[in-house]
Order: sequence, then structure tokens, then C-alpha cells
Amino acid sequence: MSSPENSGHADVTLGRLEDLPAPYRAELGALNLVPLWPSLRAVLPPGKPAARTMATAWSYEALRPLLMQAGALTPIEKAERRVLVLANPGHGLEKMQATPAIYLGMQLLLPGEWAPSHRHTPNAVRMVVEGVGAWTNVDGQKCVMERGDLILTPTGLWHEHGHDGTEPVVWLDVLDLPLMYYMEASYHINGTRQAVKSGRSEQRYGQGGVVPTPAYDQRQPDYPLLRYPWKDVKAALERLAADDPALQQVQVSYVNPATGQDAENVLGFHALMLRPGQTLQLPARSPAMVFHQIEGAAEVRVLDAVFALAQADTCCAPGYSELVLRNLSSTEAAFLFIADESPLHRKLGVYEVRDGAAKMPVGPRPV
Ligand code: 1HN
Repeated sequence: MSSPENSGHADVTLGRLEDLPAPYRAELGALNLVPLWPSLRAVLPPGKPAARTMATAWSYEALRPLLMQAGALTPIEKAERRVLVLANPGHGLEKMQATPAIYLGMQLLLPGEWAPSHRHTPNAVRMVVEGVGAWTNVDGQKCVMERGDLILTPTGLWHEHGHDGTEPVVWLDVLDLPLMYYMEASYHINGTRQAVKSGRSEQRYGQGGVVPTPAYDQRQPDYPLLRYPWKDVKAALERLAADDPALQQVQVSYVNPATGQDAENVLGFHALMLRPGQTLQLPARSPAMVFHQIEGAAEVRVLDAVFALAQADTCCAPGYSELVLRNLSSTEAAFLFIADESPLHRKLGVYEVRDGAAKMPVGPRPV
């Protein structure tokens, strides 16, 4: 039986560029014209996208000495942001992409240093990896940086980093830079040192279930909460796990407390707890994902890769691939920070969860 869905025409081998006479190709090129059919299958493969993103892991133990060396080699004034980028070889290292839309970098700030104020179109978050005494001033709010804290610097907000402590501070930057760059929408504006304003988002919006009522002629701020302390997120995960011992996916999402929607527009952020000894199977979903070990140790299996993540290690997985996560300890819980491209996929109407065949979404109401 033949229907538009299964007529099999996608298996037909299409004409190649070499099949066309050279003078004809030259004539097309001279007019900035390209025949579609030799490239049609490459840009529109059958059933599943062709991913450049390779499952890749970055060991913190391996990269840390090189990051500290960068601290000695390059003063902050010569770097503005002293970062080693976690680049995916599948995209080419110079592209500075971990996944299609996600940039990852490990940033080092030494005691007394200041990373000057700027704002830019890409959205960023920081996940603090080690050290105390550093802070990020986001839009006039001084956000203390402690291990496991998530700090937002959404598109357009001023931010600068300072360090009043005595030990190096390192954090993981997660940005939607590759997307913004591809869209030719990536740029920055430099600023001067930002004054600290009164009122902190944590004091106002840090309590789940209630948010401050804005004056009746006002609306909620676009980004009401800028710092999500790890101690609160960890406590939320532990409460979730204790409340339902049968719950498999003990996971919370970082949301805008005034809307309940994703904390930022393009990338999604989550924290996952694996119970001692737990194995968790995740179905294939369209968005690519990043895992960063906040506490404990976990194994991440994706495609042919098996990564054993120790604390502060990071890995990425292409979209449309199943994942198996396993806590490597039988006595301690493991905690992972997850960044993914799900808000972007949902907004574009291409978000899907698969348990076998392609489930191409139709219409604007993805799961
Ligand atoms: C940026 O602004 C920061 O503010 C870190 O700390 C990494 C990577 C690319 C573009 C802007 C920061 C960045 C960045």
C-alpha cells in the first residue's frame, strides 16, 4: 500500500552534483545559485536529524590545572572573562559549541579580580563549581556565589563579577551563544561599575508558592529571581524524594517564580537527584542536553558513550537519543545540574519525546 507517509520515495537515490555538467555548475555558481537535489537528503534526512553533536565529557580534574595556568598566564585585564571553553569536537572546536544551541565554559576569577560590567544579547547562567568569596552583580543585585548556586544573567541585563575572598573561584557558564551567533544577533555593550541596588530577588521571590503582589499599575519583573541557592534546590529534591519513595525522576526545574515558566527563554535548567544505586532511563527527546555533576558520582550512557562523572565533571548528549543515568554510589545520593534546549524546541514547535518511531509534532501544542 502506498500513502504519502510510506510511499518509500525517500529511499530513492537523488542526482549528485557530479552528475551535472561542469559548465552548468559553473554558470549556477556565478549567479549564486545551487541545485537543491544533491543536498536534499543531507539537510532533510529521513526519520531523524543528522547530529553533529558528539556525546562528549570534560573532566574537571583534567581541565582544572590548565584553568589555573590560564590564571598565571593571562591577567584578567587581558581576558575580561578568563574562560576555557568546553567545545564539542563534532562541531569543530573553534565553533565553541557544546551542542547546537549551548555554549559551555569554565571561568576562573582570582582573589581581588574584577571582570568588568557588560551586557549582551545571549542569555547566560552560571553554575558555581568551587571557591567562596566571589559575587556577580546582575542588574544591580549582588549575587553571592557558592558551590551549586545557579545565577541567571538573562539577555540584556548588566553583569560583572568580583572576588573578595582568598581562593580561586570557578564556575560553569552556560549560554545560548551559538544560537544567537548563528542568528547574527550576538553583540555586547560595555558598562561602568554597577552600583548595588537595594532589595534582592532572593528575598522577594525565593519562597515557593507566594510572590510579591506588584503595585496595581505595575507588573512582575521579567526576571524576578536571579539566584537559586543550591542549599534550597537540594532541599527541594530531598523533600521530593522523601515524599514519594517510588518516584523515579526526582527532578526540579528552575522556573520564573512569577510565571511558573522556564527561568530563561531559550535554554532550560533542571536539577536531578539519583537515589543511592538508582538507574534512571530517559526516553529520546528532541533537545540536546548537558549534565554537570554537582555532588556525588554518576554514569551517563548515551549512544556508544559511557561517561563516569565525578564531582564538577560535565558532559553533553545530542538530541533524539536515549539516556541511561546511574548513581555510582550505593550509599550516597548523586545530584546533577541539567541544561537543555527544551524551551527553544517547544517554542519552535519541534519538541518531541520518542519511544521508538518518529513522532513529528503537528501544530503549536507540544507536550
Ligand atoms: C560572558 O559575558 C561571560 O559575563 C562569560 O561572565 C562567558 C562567553 C561568551 C560571551 C559572553 C560573563 C561568555 C560571555
